[in-house]
Amino acid sequence: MTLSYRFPAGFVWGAATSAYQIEGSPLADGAGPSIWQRFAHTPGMMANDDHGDIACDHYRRYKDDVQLMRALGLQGYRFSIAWARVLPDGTGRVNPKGLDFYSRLVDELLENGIEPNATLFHWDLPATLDDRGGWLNRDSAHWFAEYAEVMFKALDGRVKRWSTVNEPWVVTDGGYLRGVLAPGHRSKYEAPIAAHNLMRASGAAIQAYRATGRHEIGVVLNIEPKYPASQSPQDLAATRRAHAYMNEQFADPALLGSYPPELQEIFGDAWPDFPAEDFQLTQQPVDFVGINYYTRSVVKHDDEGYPCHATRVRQANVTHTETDWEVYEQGLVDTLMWFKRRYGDLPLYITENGAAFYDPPVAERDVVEDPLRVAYLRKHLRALHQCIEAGVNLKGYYAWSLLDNLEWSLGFAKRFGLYHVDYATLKRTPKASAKFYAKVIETNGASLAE
Ligand code: GBH
Repeated sequence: MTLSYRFPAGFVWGAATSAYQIEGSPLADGAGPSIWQRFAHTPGMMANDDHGDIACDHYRRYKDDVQLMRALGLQGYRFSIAWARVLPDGTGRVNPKGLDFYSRLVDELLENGIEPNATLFHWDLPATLDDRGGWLNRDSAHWFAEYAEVMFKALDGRVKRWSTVNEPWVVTDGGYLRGVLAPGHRSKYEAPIAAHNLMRASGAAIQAYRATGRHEIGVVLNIEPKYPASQSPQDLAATRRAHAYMNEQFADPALLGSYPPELQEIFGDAWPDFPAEDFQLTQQPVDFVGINYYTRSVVKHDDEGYPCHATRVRQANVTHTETDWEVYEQGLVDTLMWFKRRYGDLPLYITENGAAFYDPPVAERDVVEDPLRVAYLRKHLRALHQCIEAGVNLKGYYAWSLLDNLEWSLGFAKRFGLYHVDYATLKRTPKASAKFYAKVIETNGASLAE
């Protein structure tokens, strides 16, 4: 047994962000509006009336932000591309200035020795496409493939790792079932259709990549392991439903070409009869899977629980983050072991992992003390090392997030960054977690023993 936390050679240490959450200037240089631009300006949808008009002003400060990455020693940076900057109407006309922003960002990363990892869709669908039904329209798979191809042609020579869609579960649960995220629909009938079309779109982009691309492409899923609150048959069944709904609903069509039977039980007459040939598209072979891991949930049967007849049981006497998510690093081990068992030995990346905690005001200090975030990262990185020793084919890790940013409808109050952002001045200040992570990177994990 080794007592060293050193990671394998070639392991990629990175950090992640997404376009609408950090860029600001959403309509600059000919960009079209996205559904998040619309949603954020719909009264009542955003905490504190926050919106992404300025956010971290990364669109204009990207060169400075690349220097922050360099100070961390990042080897990889995962960002997303705002579809409506590149194709203002979602399809058709390409906006060269929008494309140029990402081209300049990629050049800047490469010049600083940082590997770009581009995500094509992190929730900011062009508003024009939403007017045509958005993810409810089966044509969305073709729209997405068209956009993906534009990006591959422009950047595949320089971007060697692509992701199709980020966390389709969040898009469909928040955006189509509960109405708390863009586009703000609440329909049990719509959610499974949007989910299915997102997975068709992901597959269509992968298919397009095989024709034009020369490197790697995968899909990014949020996986949250579910544990039963008791061994009662009701709680066990509720746990299986919650797991099928959040985890297998997306991983299964992508990797097995089918849906788990629990979905029919959950959605009842709202569960569509999907054409069998669709699964050829959803199951295009991936080069890797990106897993976003934040927390677990403990689940009990609850007749009122929507849509799974299940609810989360909040655990007493354990640390929760500012978003009230339980800190549970064993869930990361259980997730990766489950993934390997169910889907085989695919190359995996942790494409997001991190936590919102209260950070004390910065004032003139040069470091923001965030001991809870440091503890969170240390525990999860040690857990990852354990997974690698147990044979998980893990290729890299991207901390969420480089910067404090717009936490969607929760606004700017929930801070996930390694760098603190003062939204009045846009000044970035490193947190203790940034120093901690820089040392992990520098020692390739060995400092995790401390
Ligand atoms: C990700 O989503 C997003 O990709 C990213 O944009 C976002 O900023 C980041 O994470 C932080 O939120 O209430 O205990 O049942 C996170 C996905 C899904 C993780 C819901 C937590 C609920 C936990 N989240 N899940 S619980």
